[in-house]
Amino acid sequence: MTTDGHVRTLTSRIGQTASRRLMAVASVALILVAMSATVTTAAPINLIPYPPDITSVFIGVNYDAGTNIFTANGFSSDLDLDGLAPPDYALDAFGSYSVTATVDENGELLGGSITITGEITALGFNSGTLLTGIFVPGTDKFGFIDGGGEIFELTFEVTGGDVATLYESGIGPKRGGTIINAVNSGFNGDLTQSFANDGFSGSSDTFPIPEPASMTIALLGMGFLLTGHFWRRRRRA
Ligand SMILES: [Ca+2]
Repeated sequence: MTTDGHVRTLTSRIGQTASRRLMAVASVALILVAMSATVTTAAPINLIPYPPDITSVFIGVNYDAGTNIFTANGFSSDLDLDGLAPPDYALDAFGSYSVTATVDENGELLGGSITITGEITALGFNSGTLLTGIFVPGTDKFGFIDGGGEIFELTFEVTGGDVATLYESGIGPKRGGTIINAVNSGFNGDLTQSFANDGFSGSSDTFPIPEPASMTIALLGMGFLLTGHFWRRRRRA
């Protein structure tokens, strides 16, 4: 029975006597404690892809539990600028998408880098490098679905590339995220075991992560706007 089912059953049984109510409340509390105890340190980080984002395809995903090296290698294909399908620019030719990351048994991201190559001459992106970044230990995260699955998320510090010029500047370094759908890697949530997909079925999306500081400033700005609106309304009244 699902936990929901338990709670529903317990809830429906609550009634009649006060002692039975107390028992039910205690049981629900126990279930909640048990649920929180099963939550591991590793978890999805639920990154939200913001434009401008780079799509990559034909990605091979591999994790070597002996060396703790996670790799994802494929081909960059498109750039979207407005967050609306379809992507606004196809790369002049396929570029490359490459992630090499050190991820330990606990899912801690301990280093590595991401490199996306390619050119879009229509945008003047002709350096050959679209985006580069590094995984900063203690800051960047490796996210995956508890119990395993095909979605892997990594955050990184942006270090260069033509597309980085489109990323919003803030107080700190520009930051990015990449979400990889490995497809059939057989990953079961256990990073003491190696896993790999078929070498070409994965895809990814790579995008900026808005800086918390700039979001705070945006919220403050909204606050001022609302305050101004409030005072204007009062004056008119
Ligand atoms: Ca678009």
